[in-house]
Amino acid sequence: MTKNFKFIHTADLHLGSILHIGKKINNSLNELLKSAANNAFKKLCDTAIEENVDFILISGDIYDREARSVKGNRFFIEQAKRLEEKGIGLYAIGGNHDPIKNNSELFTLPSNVHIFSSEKAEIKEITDINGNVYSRIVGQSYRENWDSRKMFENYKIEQKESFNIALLHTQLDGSNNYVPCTAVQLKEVDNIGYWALGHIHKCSIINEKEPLIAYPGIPQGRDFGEEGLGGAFMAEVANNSIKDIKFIPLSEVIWKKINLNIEESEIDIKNISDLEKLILSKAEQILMQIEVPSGTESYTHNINEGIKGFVVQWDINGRGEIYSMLKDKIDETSEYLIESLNERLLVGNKFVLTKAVNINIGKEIKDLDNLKEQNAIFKEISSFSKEAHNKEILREELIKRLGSIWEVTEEYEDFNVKKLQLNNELLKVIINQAEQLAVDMILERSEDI
Ligand SMILES: [Mn+2]
Repeated sequence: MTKNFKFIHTADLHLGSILHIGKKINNSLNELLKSAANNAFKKLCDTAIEENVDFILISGDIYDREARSVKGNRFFIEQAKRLEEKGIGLYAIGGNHDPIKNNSELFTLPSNVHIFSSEKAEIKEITDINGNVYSRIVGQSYRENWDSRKMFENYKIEQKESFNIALLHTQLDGSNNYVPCTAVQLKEVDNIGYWALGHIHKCSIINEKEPLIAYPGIPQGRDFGEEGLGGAFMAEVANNSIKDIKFIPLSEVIWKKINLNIEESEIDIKNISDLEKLILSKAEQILMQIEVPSGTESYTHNINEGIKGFVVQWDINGRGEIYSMLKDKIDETSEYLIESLNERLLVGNKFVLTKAVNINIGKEIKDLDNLKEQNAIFKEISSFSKEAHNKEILREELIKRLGSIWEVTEEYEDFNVKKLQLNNELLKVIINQAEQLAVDMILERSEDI
């Protein structure tokens, strides 16, 4: 039997987590950072009610910690009860942050909530008012903080006549600890129209055609590893296939790292006031340019509406005459800028909170391009730097030499807190700085001679 219907797919709510900014700024802002993760889920429930969706799917990690807090659990249930009143179902699996063991629930769950078993794959049938099944949802929860079972192999739905959905919390790269599987394997499972995935905190549609495979990402990022606008998916099913999928923006706070190259600036950067001007003009732009994740379309025209502010890290680089003025005052300048920017930009209808200002500017070299062209040593340094950016083998070699304190991972869930995280972006920055430093040191030496 077919029925046209709507559902919301979310994952990785991590209820109970707070946004870390390091120090206390002011009470109202701290309150906001504390409640942003919960507010994102509340807003999702508001949208579900407004749109009168048929059900909501949560693909794991409702809670940030396995030992869920009474408060966090209570909050989830309060929201679920609002949905219950409207007849909206909630289907969830436990992920690596909230595996399902015996007696995980601190409170009795409302009747509209179903948490899939961690012992075996379960199928829930969704029926219309006449009792006809129009959709089947299959899912299985984690039983520990890691789970190497290939759950999808037991996702067996025989019926083709309903639109069927599978919930899975996986890294999707075949790796063993988080339900090993690949997109190719998921596509081969019969009679599934939509794979509702969770675990990767970045929003992405892995496969647009049927079966649609998608990660909604974390609705509210909690640090610079979770940059950009977060949200969930709203999907519409007609004639047993996905007719439309849209991104619902849910974040109140957006994390953003911004690169500012003083060489590319329209303002001539001669002193700290100019630097400040440059940052302020960029801050104005950020407020105007809010984007949904690439490859997605927004559910609302008013992306701006729910956003209360930004937490920003400014990375200032490039070469210029300001270097000689600041070279002994880098830390002091950075501290001043943080303070001064926060005095100006925390007020207004959307705040911009500066968490860090990294100043990596270099000495001005007037004929640097010529130097790179004509001098063999500089030419070599520049081409080596280019190669380091592009050649995989060379990059791997560089990473090895950085030492064991660094850990290479793009996957937030696996972060080892005792190590420094190295991603592609940071490696690029390190290579550029190394090039800048090498050039500066050689020039300084030659001046000494
Ligand atoms: Mn997660």
